[in-house]
Amino acid sequence: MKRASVGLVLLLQLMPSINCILDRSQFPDSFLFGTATSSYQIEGAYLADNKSLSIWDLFTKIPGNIRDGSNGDIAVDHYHRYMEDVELMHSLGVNSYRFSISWPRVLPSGRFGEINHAGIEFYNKLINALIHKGIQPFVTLNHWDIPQELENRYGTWLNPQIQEDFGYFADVCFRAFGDRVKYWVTINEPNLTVLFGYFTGQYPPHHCSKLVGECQPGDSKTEPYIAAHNVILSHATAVGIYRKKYQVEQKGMIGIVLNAFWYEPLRNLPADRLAVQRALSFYVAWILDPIIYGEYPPEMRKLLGSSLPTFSLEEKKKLENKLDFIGINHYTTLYAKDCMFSPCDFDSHQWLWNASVWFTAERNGIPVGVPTAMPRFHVVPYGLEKIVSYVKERYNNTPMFITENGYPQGSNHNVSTEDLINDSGRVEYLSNYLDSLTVAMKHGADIRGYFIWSLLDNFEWSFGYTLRFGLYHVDFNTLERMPKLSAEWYKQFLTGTNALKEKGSKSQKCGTYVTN
Ligand code: GBH
Repeated sequence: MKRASVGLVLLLQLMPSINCILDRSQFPDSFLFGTATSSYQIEGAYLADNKSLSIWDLFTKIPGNIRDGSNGDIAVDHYHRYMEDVELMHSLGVNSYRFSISWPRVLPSGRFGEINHAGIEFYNKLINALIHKGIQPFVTLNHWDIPQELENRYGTWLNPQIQEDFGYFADVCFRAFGDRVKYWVTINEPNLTVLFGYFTGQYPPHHCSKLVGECQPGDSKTEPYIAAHNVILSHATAVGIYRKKYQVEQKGMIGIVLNAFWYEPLRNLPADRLAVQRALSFYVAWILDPIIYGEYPPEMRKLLGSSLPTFSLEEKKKLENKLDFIGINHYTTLYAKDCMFSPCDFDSHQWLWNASVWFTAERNGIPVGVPTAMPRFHVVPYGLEKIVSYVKERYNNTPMFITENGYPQGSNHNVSTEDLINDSGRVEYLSNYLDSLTVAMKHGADIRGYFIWSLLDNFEWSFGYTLRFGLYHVDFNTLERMPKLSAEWYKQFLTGTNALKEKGSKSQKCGTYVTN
């Protein structure tokens, strides 16, 4: 209580930095407002109760892979503290929670071994606790942690066998949890993981060509496309099982989540405008076109030729399962430059190289938005409206959820806890991005929900514990959770007791931020 009122006072002082007054009533009552997390990033308990190792458990132990040499062995120990975390969400007033299921916790050896009942039990307890508090579980089947055994046996995404394994895992989860879970995501951001896993090599299984880096095996020109092909067909397999065996009775929705940057042309040139289109095709439409239209985007087929797999008749039949919604994880905007007619310098981050697109976050030395603690991550609120409009137009306004949006703070011993708690930059980011979302909705976009990444500070992949995305601060030594200003802001927005509204005189009307 004491903390909350301190938050309120701070929030009022911070008012001038927010451009716009938002109100819960601008969104439908049925709209899902939540927070998001993923199993490897929060659970810890990496060997508890028969869990096996995931590809991330191994990858993080290899020196050099994670900036601070850390890993998710303990993470924020959500596995043991989930009740407390459900309480935090309840106090925020969210009506939904997006989390993921650890595949190696539920099926330690994939389809080659037994179901781990302790794993099923953990998620049952979590789901029941959420529902008891009126919080809808929004469940991702795979947020990157795959049993290492499947990598050892056949190379996960590079092998069609993964389709069978993923289908089996999905079936086990639908059967165990589908009576209570009405929102399913098959796979989180596969477009990013196959490029980071098989093009740049910065994520497991650490494949890339010599040109790109020092990965042992790999072929950055072909493997990302083989991996994505198996991702798309694994999604289709899981949806097929849901449609056939569960959906009629369980009455849920199933979709996929893509990572989605927005791009602006670097130069005012037709070639760079085409580069923007290619950047979107080679990243977002790459996965969504086959699922929704049964084919890869035309410009991908043209440019990649035989490096791009084709769908057999049998596979096309599988793709007819499609999806019920599109999940969009959106954080930031980049500039795209054409490399077909202009020379471009390769560096190991240029993951759109095969698309002949080069990206940068600066134009003539000026960043695309206010910088954050993460490289290439700037605050560009209009990007959310634009990416939503792109997806809406291309896919005939298929229902969409913003499954992640959030803001990173840098964390090292020079930064005090107090500074981390007073996260006015995050409040400003979130209000302006939400405002941008209301503009897209006014233009007719069928958006059904919005999830903030993240509930808690957690293990941020390659950045380890050096970046914090949480609405709640976590002391990584004691694991104590503490609300940040942004938690207070979200709570007030959700309950409509908006301090912002009452002090509204200084603010502009929503939708008045500047686009370029
Ligand atoms: C999402 O991934 C994930 O779903 C979530 O698990 C993650 O915690 C969240 O976003 C926040 O990052 O590679 O140097 O150019 C996005 C993964 C990693 C993509 C960092 C952009 C930019 C830094 N992001 N990356 S760099």
